[in-house]
Amino acid sequence: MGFLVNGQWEPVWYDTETTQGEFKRLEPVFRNWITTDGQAGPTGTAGFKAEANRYHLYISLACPWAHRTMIMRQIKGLEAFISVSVVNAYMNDAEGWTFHEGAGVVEDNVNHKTLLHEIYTLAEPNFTGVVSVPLLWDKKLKTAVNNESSEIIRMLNSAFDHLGAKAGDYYPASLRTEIDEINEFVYQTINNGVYRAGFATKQAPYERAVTKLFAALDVCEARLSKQRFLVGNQLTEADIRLFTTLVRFDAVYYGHFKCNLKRLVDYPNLFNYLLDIYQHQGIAQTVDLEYSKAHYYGSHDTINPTGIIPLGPIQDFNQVHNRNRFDKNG
Ligand SMILES: N[C@@H](CCC(=O)N[C@@H](CS)C(=O)NCC(=O)O)C(=O)O
Repeated sequence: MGFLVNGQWEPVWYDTETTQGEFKRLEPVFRNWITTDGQAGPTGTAGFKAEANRYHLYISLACPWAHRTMIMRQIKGLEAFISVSVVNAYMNDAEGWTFHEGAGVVEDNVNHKTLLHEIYTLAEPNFTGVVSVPLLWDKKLKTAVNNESSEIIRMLNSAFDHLGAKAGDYYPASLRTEIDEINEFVYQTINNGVYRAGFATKQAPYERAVTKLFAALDVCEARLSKQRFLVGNQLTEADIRLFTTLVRFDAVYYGHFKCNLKRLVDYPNLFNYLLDIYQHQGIAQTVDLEYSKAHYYGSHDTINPTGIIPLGPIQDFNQVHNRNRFDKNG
């Protein structure tokens, strides 16, 4: 990992830890919104109008936050509107995310850089902060739009509808309060919970994170025994956000991040829910668990110094599931 300080790359494990050994996530900084008419969104400045072929996403196939944006791009049919670059699976201390040749890499055909931090400094020469994916880039103004996935998926959900995006509202007005509540719960305990467990450097914060994580999985398991999706009776962004952690759970978080009270496959409803979403049109092709394992097991020297990538687990996400049974009664 690394950190930009006044535009200079510091090849260090940046300060995500307090003295208590607890993982702290740093705030993203680019917070502009693509909107239908180019007006400013809830945060940031105006000037980012939805237009065909104007925007670009920098992602990693391993990253659950970037994965949200790839799913939304896919299910909204935005491939022609938003191009994509994929970083190398390995994030090394000396360079951070790179576009060096490797499995899954799609080089930077927009800014022609080899390191992601060079793109951050194109947008902001004195940029200070964490250099993360996803990063949404404006090819026209040659600057960063946004690097907060929860906001990027909201833009993709609706800003391109008038230009021919696929139908589907994954953040419908009538369900927003409930979606927001579930998102907050899932973020604190599950999405970020696995990181809090995995990046803890002391026993107590690790145990706290794992205990909360599995209590939250139990809550979701109970909820999903009664309904097909987390909120209402349709796929929403809440499901997409939970899915990107669940799909990595047994392959990565169970072992590498020591989230091993149970495997996901041990939860009948959660596992079936995972299969249901995985088999939703277009989603399977956004999942790359070999790349994901290579990233996590290969990049975190402090957690896995040998860098050995486990062969297993053997999983089949194409197997038959029974979630359609909820369609009759919501
Ligand atoms: N809040 C961000 C978090 C993104 C994030 O943490 N991405 C990780 C990859 S999973 C990253 O790029 N980290 C860079 C680093 O740790 O140096 C979002 O949701 O978009």
